[in-house]
Amino acid sequence: MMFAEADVAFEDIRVEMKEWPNIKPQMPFGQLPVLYVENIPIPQSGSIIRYLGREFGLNGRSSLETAQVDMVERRIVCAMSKIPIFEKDKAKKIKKTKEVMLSDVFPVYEKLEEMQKGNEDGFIVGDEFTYADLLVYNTMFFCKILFPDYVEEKFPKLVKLADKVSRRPRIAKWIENRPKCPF
Ligand SMILES: N[C@@H](CCC(=O)N[C@@H](CS)C(=O)NCC(=O)O)C(=O)O
Repeated sequence: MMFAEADVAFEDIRVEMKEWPNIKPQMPFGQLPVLYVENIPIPQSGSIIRYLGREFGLNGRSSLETAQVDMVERRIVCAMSKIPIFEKDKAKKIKKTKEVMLSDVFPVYEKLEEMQKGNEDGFIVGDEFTYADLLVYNTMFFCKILFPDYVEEKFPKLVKLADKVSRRPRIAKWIENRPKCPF
């Protein structure tokens, strides 16, 4: 989505589970995601996001705003990381995911909703779009699947922000055309 927003061409390579054992040893830390920039691999999602944020100017207007963008990203990722994305039993996966949303994700949303007070027309940090807004949009997208009414009622400012993100022309085009992903 950062590439889409920046209108920079990229190759989106998805790995099937059955291909993974062969590819794993070739990855710098044996994990995904990995971003390749001129054949140099950059693993770790946080490093990738921060690198692209700097390259594409999606990390705030100042060093202080960049710290706030990171702070929002770190907190959301920390809460979402408890979601069992690889659980094979679908019923268990939904049950555990709902529990994590209630116990870990929504308390973070409450804080972010609070932070949006007085900045309803802006973004999550300042008045410029950053990757922290993308994190809000992305996680909100998943939370709304399982708790549509709850999310709309409890977090109206974040819902408004997520809608605004999804209406940005390049983001909207990416959402429309992106590969369908089972997660
Ligand atoms: N801290 C790493 C975690 C990466 C990670 O957990 N990757 C998982 C997929 S989401 C993975 O590659 N799992 C397969 C494996 O470890 O064999 C990041 O943020 O990029």
